[in-house]
Amino acid sequence: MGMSHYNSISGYLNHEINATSIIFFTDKQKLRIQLLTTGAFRITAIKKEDSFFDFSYAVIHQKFDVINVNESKESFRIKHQNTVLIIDKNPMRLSFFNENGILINADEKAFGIAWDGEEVTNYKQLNDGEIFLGLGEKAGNLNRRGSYYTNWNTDAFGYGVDSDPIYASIPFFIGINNQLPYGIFFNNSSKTNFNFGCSNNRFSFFQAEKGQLDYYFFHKTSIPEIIEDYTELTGRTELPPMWSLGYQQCRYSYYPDKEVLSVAQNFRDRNIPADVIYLDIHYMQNYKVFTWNNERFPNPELMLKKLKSLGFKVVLIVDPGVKVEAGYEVYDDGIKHDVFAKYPDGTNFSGEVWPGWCHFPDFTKPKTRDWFGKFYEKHLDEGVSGFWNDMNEPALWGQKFPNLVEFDYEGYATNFKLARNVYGLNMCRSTYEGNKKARPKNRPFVLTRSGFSGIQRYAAVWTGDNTASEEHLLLAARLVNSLGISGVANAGTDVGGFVGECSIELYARWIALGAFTPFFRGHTMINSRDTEPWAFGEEAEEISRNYINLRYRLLPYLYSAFYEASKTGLPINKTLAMYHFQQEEVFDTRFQNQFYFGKSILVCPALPNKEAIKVYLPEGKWYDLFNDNIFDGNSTFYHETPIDKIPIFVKESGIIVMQKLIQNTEEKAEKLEIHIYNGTSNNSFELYEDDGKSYEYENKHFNKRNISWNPILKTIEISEAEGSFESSYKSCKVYLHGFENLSHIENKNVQFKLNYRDYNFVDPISNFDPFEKREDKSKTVEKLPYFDINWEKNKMKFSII
Ligand code: MIG
Repeated sequence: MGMSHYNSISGYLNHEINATSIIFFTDKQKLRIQLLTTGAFRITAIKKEDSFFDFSYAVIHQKFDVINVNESKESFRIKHQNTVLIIDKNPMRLSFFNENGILINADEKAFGIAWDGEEVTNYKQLNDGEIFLGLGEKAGNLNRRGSYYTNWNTDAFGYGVDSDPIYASIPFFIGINNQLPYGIFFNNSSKTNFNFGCSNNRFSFFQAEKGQLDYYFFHKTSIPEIIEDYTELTGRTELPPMWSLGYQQCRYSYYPDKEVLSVAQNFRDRNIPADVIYLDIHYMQNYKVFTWNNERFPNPELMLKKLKSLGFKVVLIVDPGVKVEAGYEVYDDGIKHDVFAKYPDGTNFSGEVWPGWCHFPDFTKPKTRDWFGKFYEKHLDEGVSGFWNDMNEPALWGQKFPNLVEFDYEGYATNFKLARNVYGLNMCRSTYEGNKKARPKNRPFVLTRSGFSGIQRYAAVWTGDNTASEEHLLLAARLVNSLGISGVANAGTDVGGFVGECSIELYARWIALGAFTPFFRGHTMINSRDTEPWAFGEEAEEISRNYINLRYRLLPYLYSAFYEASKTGLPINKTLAMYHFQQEEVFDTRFQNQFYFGKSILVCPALPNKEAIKVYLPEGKWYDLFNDNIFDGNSTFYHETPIDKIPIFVKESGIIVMQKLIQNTEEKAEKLEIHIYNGTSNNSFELYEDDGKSYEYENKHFNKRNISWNPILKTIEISEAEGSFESSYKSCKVYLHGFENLSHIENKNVQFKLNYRDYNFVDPISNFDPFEKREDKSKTVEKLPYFDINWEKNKMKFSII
């Protein structure tokens, strides 16, 4: 047979060992192995004539361990923590095993790592029952087995539930083979393809159009540990400003100023909590970034001041394209500082987008990031609170940004082929850093459409121009879950759908789901019907109010989950696969949208116009959040889904912390609620508070306590508050769920009185009874026992008698 273009890595010739790496040479290639202190492996393969390239926008921390290799006649063996890498010599093929010699992941024996011109591919043996998860913002099913994906950040207006690619690229996935989870982060910013056994039954692969084959291999016994290691490498979502966890209202576009104020006023008049209102592209003068349209917004400062007094923050959209127009300050200044991406002949590239012909800042150049970042200060001075980076794929009319346009890439000079997928990441970095420089004490808030691995360090991600359809409602849950398992803890979708007309029932379902996503914002397209919570009639308004209320009541629980995310990288919304990948029900298309919200709440998205849906509950006992009915897990069953309720369960022994209802996050809640659910296992919850806006927590200016529940001893312990921040709560009610025949509560032999409250989580204050229309026969708990305590700093311990 003649030689094909295809060149697989060949036989071992010799090697070179340095303290923290080993490089193997073949006649045509170099293969380098490095070991990370977290237990991960880094594998880099290049052609012999090339040099290793160690700069990456995604990676921020990596420390390498000393490497020890055992050589035998046929192979090399490298043991690192709980993983053993065997490298066959002829040809050079890699296989990863656990300590017991069980195969986790192996190169396809014939093809391994191979080049075809510039394109490089790692073919991996496809194993029976192997499962694939993650890869960030990808449509499709939870289990990605049998699917194929491309990373090439794309403006995907009205994307379908299987469309690919869409806006962001996160080349990190989790595989499960022989019940052993592993992670692969393919660190290459060019167009990359992932085949998870699509159109073949022999291999999976990851492939790059250009650049090195450079990947990290993670193996731990659980998926959360793998996410921890991946986010140790690429960074974690830092604590967001508290206001950004409230309800946020957007539309394309609210204007003029009077309209904006009236939307804000409407929330207050109707007692629907909200924190943020967004200004989409019409606030600008001819869509020119960092300008205001003076007719629509003659006095932005005054408007912002009025909004502030109503308890509203404002987020402005900021696109990357800078209008080519002499006399426009941003353009003139950009030309002066030479910040735009250029053709190889040195002229600035122009592409057409909202403002008309535009130049595009080269955000891969540090100087450009500083330059663009500085413009935000003026908006901050005016009273704007956050920024929304849209169109940063980058999008333009026709969508075909020419590949030959050159980018600085941190001084490594390349073209669009390597820069596209990191353009949005670097725009957000510019925004984040610009905000931080202007207000060093303030946590920036940045929302982005596009991104790459590491985007979690700078921005929350929303999933772009989805559609008001039933299948998109379910996809919304999967996208947020997939982003979460891929390191992006803060994500959300356009509640109600961006494209198309949302129905009343669909809206009711989506707002219920949205209340349980980390980023919670209603948004819709230009010329579509209004989608504010009151736009769908009285019943939907009440349902919206209920779920938004619940969201605000859950803020201490949610904020504590964000604290955990900032420390560990674990997402807020966790696909059940993170914990129960052994259960095949988890991947069943009927149940694949279910997720944990925080540690103890399980949410089942539900389609509209359905009296009941089938749900799956993992092992253990589960409480219906709304009425405390108890269900046995490890089961699937139909659960009622009236228009005002989606199935939400609390895990036995769960601890849920809530606060008194507030209308926006500037209001002090003062009253805390701790809900303890009876169960059989010990559990604890770390309650975290701080000022919600600064970095003072770095100086221990926080308030952290551990709430633990021991069901055997029947004790609840609240540890002494750690940190210098004074809790915003004065008093606390401890609610006891699933307890029978209670006598009293004791604390150092002092007895606490038990009180009883009507049971209704969703709707603690309103007069509207969602059950008026249909009788809820399943309602079992009418009264819920609780006791009152003062929220003191010192340690507290209670026995339930
Ligand atoms: O070409 O700014 O995804 O949320 O409302 C459309 C207008 C540009 C796309 C965003 C959408 C936003 C819209 N933008």
